Amino acid sequence: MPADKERIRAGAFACGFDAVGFAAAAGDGADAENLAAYVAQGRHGDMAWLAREPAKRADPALLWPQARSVICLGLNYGPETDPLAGLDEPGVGWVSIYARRRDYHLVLKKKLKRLARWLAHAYGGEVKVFVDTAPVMEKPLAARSGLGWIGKHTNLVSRRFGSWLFLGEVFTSLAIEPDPPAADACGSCRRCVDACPTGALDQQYRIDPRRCLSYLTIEHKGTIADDLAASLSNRLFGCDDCLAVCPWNKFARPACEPELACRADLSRIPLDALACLDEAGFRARFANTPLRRAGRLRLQYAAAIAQANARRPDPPRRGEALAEPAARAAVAAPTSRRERGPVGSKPPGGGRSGSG
Ligand code: B12
Ligand code: SF4
Ligand code: SF4
Repeated sequence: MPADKERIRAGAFACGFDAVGFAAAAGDGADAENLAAYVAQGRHGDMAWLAREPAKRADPALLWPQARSVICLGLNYGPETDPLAGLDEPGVGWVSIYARRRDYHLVLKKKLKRLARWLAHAYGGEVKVFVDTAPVMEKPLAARSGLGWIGKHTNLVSRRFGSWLFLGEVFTSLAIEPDPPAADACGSCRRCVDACPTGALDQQYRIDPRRCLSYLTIEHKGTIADDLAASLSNRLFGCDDCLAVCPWNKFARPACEPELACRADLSRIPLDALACLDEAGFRARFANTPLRRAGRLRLQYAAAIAQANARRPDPPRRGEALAEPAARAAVAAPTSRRERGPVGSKPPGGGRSGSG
């Protein structure tokens, strides 16, 4: 039976996705060039995995030659309250909206596998599912599938959900007519560029992650330079400034997926309590959340910087933050990797899952 696109779209909504689009499993030369320039300039920093297999990352057909179509899925994680509330508050640590809940990889993966199983059962063909964890450039694919456009903050913006969509994909060997891409609707706006506390964004839709507070708290392994440490304020994990100011968020609505409900204990984290956590306590508190991936020592390093920032109005000296023993240990310790190996069982239809 030929694949019925509207039936598949309805199937994806039934699996709990909020946005669905279809793209050809083909690369776009511009993405390969952009990735090459980004890596050549060293913007990937400690994210060495971003520089590996660039051709596959920029072209789904090279990643998996059987793929003919990509079903791009979005899951709304819109905040219920002001995402920037609690920033600069002394004594507590601020956590980005995406991380105040169960790890989205776990939530999306379950839904993606459900959709992939149904698709293989209904129409045959091979399938693989991805969410962030394999070499796939998810935003350009999602933009080509019509889910939204890549904004100047370099994330996908949706007319229906603003800045707040998690992305995932089902690759299939079925040929499905692509949807039209979404048009760029940033226009002359530059709110995100101006809101960035560290100047990590430019008006050409480019980011320098080495200056991004999200990178520095999630992916970076070494010490954080004084000027950037001062900009961290009380951020412990991630940053939402550029996302939060986007005017398209006026159409956003709070996430309704129960598994993505925000946890109060992850939204405002007392810095004293965090400093005292041992490994077992850390695991118990942060299991299955994105924060677990930073590791205890790295989180305690950010907490030490937050304490130092709260104590003094002028930028803290790195030496002061690093005087905390936990912070000294943290900068020597390895942190998480964003990409993990293949996981999960094979969905029906002979395909295999490819993400974690
Ligand atoms: C690496 C990474 C990061 C890094 C680097 C960010 C980056 N843009 O490269 C860091 C740690 C900083 C990061 C932060 C965040 N991330 Co992130 N991240 C990724 C990841 C794994 C890969 C992105 C990638 O391929 N980068 C390489 C660049 C070249 O490609 P690009 O980002 O698509 O950029 C396009 C253009 O903007 C332009 N471009 C961008 N920078 C540059 C620089 C140069 C020199 C040039 C020429 C071009 C260029 O080129 C690309 C198109 O061809 C994706 C998942 C995935 N597999 O795609 C998630 C992903 C992008 N992250 C996500 C999220 C939620 C975040 C945060 C909001 C988390 C937080 N609250 O802290 C922040 C947002 C920061 C920001 N303003 O981007 C979501 C975004 C969802 C969405 N709606 O777009 C993704 C898609 C994960 C997911 N599955 O949902 N992230
Ligand atoms: S996440 Fe924060 S630091 Fe990174 S680009 Fe956006 S506003 Fe700048
Ligand atoms: S804030 Fe303005 S420039 Fe930035 S992504 Fe949103 S619309 Fe585009």
